[in-house]
Amino acid sequence: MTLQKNSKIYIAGHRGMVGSAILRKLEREGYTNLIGRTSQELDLRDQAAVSRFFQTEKPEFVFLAAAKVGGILANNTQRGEFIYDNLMIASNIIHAAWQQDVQKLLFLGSSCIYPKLAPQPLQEEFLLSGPLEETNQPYAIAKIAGIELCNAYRAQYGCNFISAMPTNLYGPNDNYDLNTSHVLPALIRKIHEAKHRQAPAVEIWGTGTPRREFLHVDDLADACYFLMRHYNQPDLINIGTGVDLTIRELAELIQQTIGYQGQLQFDAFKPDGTPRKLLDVSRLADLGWQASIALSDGIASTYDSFLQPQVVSSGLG
Ligand code: GFB
Repeated sequence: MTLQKNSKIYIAGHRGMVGSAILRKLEREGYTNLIGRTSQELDLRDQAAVSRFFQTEKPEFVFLAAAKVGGILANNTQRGEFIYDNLMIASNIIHAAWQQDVQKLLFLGSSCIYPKLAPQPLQEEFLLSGPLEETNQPYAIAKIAGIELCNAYRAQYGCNFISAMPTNLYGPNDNYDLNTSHVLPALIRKIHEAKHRQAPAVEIWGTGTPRREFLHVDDLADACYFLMRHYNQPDLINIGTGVDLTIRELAELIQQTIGYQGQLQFDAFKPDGTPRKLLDVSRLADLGWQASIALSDGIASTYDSFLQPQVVSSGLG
């Protein structure tokens, strides 16, 4: 069965940055039977509750965008929560989706599943070919387990469950808490506040030399919609732009966007994390999809949404 405008579609994590972007995309495309639950309404770590939800609602398609996520510091310090929450969320939803005959499920992972020192750009085949980056190993192992769940349920039960690995994401509804956020929202907030305080310098963690690739979450949502309609293979698939830059260059770009004249001060005592994680996006490009939002435009619109945060729609059934 293919996706129809009235198909019942469950977006797990519809209030998060990724899930809310997928929800916006599906609403724009005219889908009318979208369902979601807030974490207060449904604790995805609770197997019985997830099972009841699937039994009652019987979704036909699932976008699995719910996860405990965070930047390098949160991953490194809340290691127990990152592995437990993500293992439970993936296991409970994938298992219930099989039990209730979900037609198709898209599981979202992350580029940190690849080995720390894998050759660049990262091809899908490099999965499990070497040791992981230490700061986010618990998260990465939970995400690798999610990929394997999809593949195992496909192999044993014939489920059409697919896995996609986005690169570092940014956009509206991001987390701006400096202890738990990723670098791009953190730098928007720090540089914005430094400008308003007229501070002479702003602190950037690490050496500024690690390279990262950034994908706007609206591009990600577009790619997920594309894959839900056109991709039915067991092999995971990367979603990115195919272009990266150093953290110093990112900070300079944000500085220009915000118009801050002060210094960038690098704190080398803070962790750098993996030196580089640039995705090879040729598999997705060969299928006919590529990113369209340039980083400079994406940062400018994200800064606008930081200045005027939108209320996330929660009017789902
Ligand atoms: O985005 P980020 O936290 O995560 O950090 P990762 C990227 C780089 O930016 C690191 C540096 O080298 C940080 O040291 N950085 C500089 C900062 N200033 C800051 C700052 O103020 N805040 C933050 N957060 N970083 C995460 C993984 O890795 O990426 C997750 O831990 C996940 O598992 C996610 O994969 C996409 O790119 O290093």
